[in-house]
Amino acid sequence: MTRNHPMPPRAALIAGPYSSGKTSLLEAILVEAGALNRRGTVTDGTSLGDASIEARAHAMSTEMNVASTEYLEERWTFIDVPGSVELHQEMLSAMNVADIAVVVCEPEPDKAVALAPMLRAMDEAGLPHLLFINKMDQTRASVRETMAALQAASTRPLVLREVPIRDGEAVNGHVDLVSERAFSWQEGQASKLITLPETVQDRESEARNDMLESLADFDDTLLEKLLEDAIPNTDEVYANLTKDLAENLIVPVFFGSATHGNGIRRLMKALRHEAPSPEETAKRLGIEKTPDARVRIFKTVHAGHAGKLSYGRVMRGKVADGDNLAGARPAGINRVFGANLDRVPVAETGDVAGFGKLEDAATGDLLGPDKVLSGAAPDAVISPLYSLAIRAESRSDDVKLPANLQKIMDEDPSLSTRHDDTTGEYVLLGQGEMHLKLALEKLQNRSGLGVLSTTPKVAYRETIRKAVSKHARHKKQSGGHGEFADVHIDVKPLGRGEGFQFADTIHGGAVPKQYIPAVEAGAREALETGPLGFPVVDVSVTLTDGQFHAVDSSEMAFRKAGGQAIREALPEAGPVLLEPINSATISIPNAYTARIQRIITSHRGQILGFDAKDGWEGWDEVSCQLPAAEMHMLIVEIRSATQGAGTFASDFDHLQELTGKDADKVVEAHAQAAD
Ligand SMILES: Nc1nc2c(ncn2[C@@H]2O[C@H](COP(=O)(O)OP(=O)(O)OP(=O)(O)O)[C@@H](O)[C@H]2O)c(=O)[nH]1
Ligand SMILES: [Mg+2]
Repeated sequence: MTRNHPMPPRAALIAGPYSSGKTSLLEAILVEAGALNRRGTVTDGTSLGDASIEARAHAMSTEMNVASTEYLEERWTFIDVPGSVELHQEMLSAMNVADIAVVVCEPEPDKAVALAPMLRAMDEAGLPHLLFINKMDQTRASVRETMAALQAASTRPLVLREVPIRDGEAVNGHVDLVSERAFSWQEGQASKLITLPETVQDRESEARNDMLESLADFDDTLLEKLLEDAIPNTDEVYANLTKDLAENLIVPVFFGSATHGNGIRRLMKALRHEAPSPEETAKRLGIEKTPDARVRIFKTVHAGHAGKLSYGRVMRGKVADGDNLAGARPAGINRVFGANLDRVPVAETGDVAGFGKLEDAATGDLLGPDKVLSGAAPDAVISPLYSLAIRAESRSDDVKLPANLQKIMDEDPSLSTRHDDTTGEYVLLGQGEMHLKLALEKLQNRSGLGVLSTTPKVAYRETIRKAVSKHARHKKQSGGHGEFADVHIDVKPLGRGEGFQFADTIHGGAVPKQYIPAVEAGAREALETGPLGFPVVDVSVTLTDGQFHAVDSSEMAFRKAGGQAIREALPEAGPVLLEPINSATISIPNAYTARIQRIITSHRGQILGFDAKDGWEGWDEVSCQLPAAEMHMLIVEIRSATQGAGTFASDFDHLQELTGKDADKVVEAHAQAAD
């Protein structure tokens, strides 16, 4: 289909599972576009993307790579995001601005399940996407097998757009199913047009039929033609492909090899002809047409002495040098090409630019000239699944942690910190071991702050099992004023979750009214640390009797007496440890349900049931209860059991008695840590 050119600048997201070849594909695309002279590689650290210290150190993408370029006189920005599930936030942020996504995957049916969560996210956002099956240079699997596995991961029908030409098992070319032209792949060069080999003719016409039938599902005219055995013309097929993609009805599938530069031109032509315009994207995202500029921020970086840099896409209008954004004049509008920034006078609708020093803008914000119009949608930030207690290597640096971590968190909304009042720890929360490790490395590389991390403490409590009555007298004769207070108290266990209750049954002023609250205060203080070392909960304390002295009694004396009575009563009241139990819902492809159930039981968990996950064909949700103490590594175990696809959500549910060896261990460890 021909469009009304010129097409405004477009933005394509390059997403996909870990190590599928996204950054290599970005490199190949930039070479194809003429923006790079030679193809660098991820393996020897010469690619445009992954230039950060952390990315090079781990030979993986640790944050998004952004590159704007021209291709056949049209402007494009490619946003390549990390594949690691722990770094999913980068993809979600970039999804907020992209016109289309290229989902890069491997030709291995076993790995297809890892695509399901990201394809879901795209479907839910209505983001048009296509698949690029990469690494075709080293596969033995048939495209048909791979397609079947991939289809299981997608709610939208996959439409294969080309079929492979093979020399033995190796793929060395493709046939385009729309134009029906055959190409032989050349190492590092454009593919060569060849005559359609006889060996693929049957496969070609079968695949072409499948493609047309998929399209006919959404177009009655095409359906009629197919029923009459008429051959639809090429323009009509392209028009259908473009429309169905824009409406996210179908997912076109291409293949090739990023590191060999194969299939790249075909992919780029599809993007050029079929990717929606920024106008269509703004509409899809509900960003209304206005005379003013609308810019969505999708990445924030604190770029050393250059200061804060906000990557934004102009969704409506334009921003010229000197214009305001969110009430401030950006310190420069920059075209982004990997780590290189180029000052430009203006960013037009569709352009991506790095805006300097927009102090009020955060990732996810939609900016107008005068103010931030809206922040990130609540579901645009993923909730934490893993945490570590952290402190600076040198205690005196502890105060520097929050401000320096804040900058890292600005760059990554899926990181958060919190101060745990019950354990007294400073906790860093995120998506997994690697995620937090990278965050701490970044902190070290940027600010020189070394951090020690430990498994966060569990907020254990204790309670009592027996009622006890206690008499305590506080008496002190020291010089002038003495201290005197005498109390009788009853301590009784309460039901789980009832907390602390205090009452008195004092008659005839045995303890004067004004001293009763002091007894309660003393009791509360004493309950902060019980005989096992933890806060005592679910007890009632009743002041039943007492004595006072007209001169020597005071609030302080009664507080002390109240505390003493409790401290003496608790060890006799059958103290017992309480551990927090969380309720959790674990989502997994149902092939792994049994394995997940075993993981739950191995962690003293209780399975409450499992069911098909609503709207997720082939997925289950297992609901269970698990001790908080067993959940630290849960996400790691779930992922390793499910090809990285599984996840969970959990919340505190209740406190439960813990006895026997497990309890002894907790008490011992706690006592040791307190020494
Ligand atoms: N044989 C072959 N290897 C490839 C191809 N594309 C990428 N690779 C290799 O796959 C590995 C990962 O490539 P990357 O481009 O870093 O993959 P990625 O998807 O960006 O990885 P993350 O961003 O870390 O998820 C590297 O060793 C590449 O050399 C390909 O087409 N064929
Ligand atoms: Mg990468």
